[in-house]
Amino acid sequence: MEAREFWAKTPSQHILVVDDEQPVRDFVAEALESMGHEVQTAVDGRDALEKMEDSDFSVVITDMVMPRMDGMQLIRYLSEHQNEVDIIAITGLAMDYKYTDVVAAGASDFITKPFTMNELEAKLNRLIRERHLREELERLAVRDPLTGLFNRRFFQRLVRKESIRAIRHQHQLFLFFLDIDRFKDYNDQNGHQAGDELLVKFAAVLRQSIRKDVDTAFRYGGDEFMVLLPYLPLEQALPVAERIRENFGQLLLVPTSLSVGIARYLEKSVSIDDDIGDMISRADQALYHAKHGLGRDRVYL
Ligand code: GH3
Repeated sequence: MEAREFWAKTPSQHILVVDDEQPVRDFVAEALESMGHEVQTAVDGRDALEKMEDSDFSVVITDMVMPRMDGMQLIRYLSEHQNEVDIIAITGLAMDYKYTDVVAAGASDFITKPFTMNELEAKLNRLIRERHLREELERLAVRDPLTGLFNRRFFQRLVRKESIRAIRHQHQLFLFFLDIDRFKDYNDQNGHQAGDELLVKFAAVLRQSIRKDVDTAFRYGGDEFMVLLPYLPLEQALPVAERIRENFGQLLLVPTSLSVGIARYLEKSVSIDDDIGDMISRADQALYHAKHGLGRDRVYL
């Protein structure tokens, strides 16, 4: 969404209103619905957790004093187990709960009864805007601006996560290290702009050539790309890389080609980071061999 569009209209949220007093609950829920939000209600903390098992909420607005599980317990539980949700605490007993207490427990904001819906709306809208900005910053921090692929920073994060998963579930994790052949010459002959366009087109080909939601492609730097492929049987690693290399030639129709080095994650030492470094360096050596040993336009495992 464009920033201007966002500021003009706050996007609709899925909100859970938690209060043991039915008139308050209904009043808040109806007011939020009239602002265009989708609202569900719960009668106390425990009821709220049950509702949250069935659906995803972006905001929880909760009373503090309630039977079974009170607001403070709910806030603590959610901030430990579900840090994605924003919480606004509502209380009639301002003396008992200070802003600092509920925020320290994990709430994003605090409002004291009696309050007007305008006040609640203002606080809610501020939270939604902050969330939007946070998400936008997170997105920018992990993407390569030219190709839209994930960047090297995100690669470092994900390769660690995938390695841990591969050890835990005892499955194969492969790393492809891809580098466009003689890309410098392509730039020299066609211009830097054409070089950029080739990188963008290649990123699209790469995305199409891997498993959606399983494999992840990254621009590692310049004309270097990485792909992480978990749950890939050994016998499929070469064919998948070959398909990417062939797609490069067949779909991009340019007088360049692609070389790929492949490595598999191996538990060699006690340190995951050392084993990751080892996998990257083996993929790099395999790529070097594909280029200088086999003469480019090759895959080497
Ligand atoms: P080799 O087959 O040996 O890898 O040859 P190469 O020409 O690809 O060698 P090298 O990896 O040294 O060259 C990479 C080139 O990529 C050099 C640099 O100008 C170009 N490059 C790096 N980033 C970008 C970019 O964002 N856009 C464009 N157009 N070119 C880039």
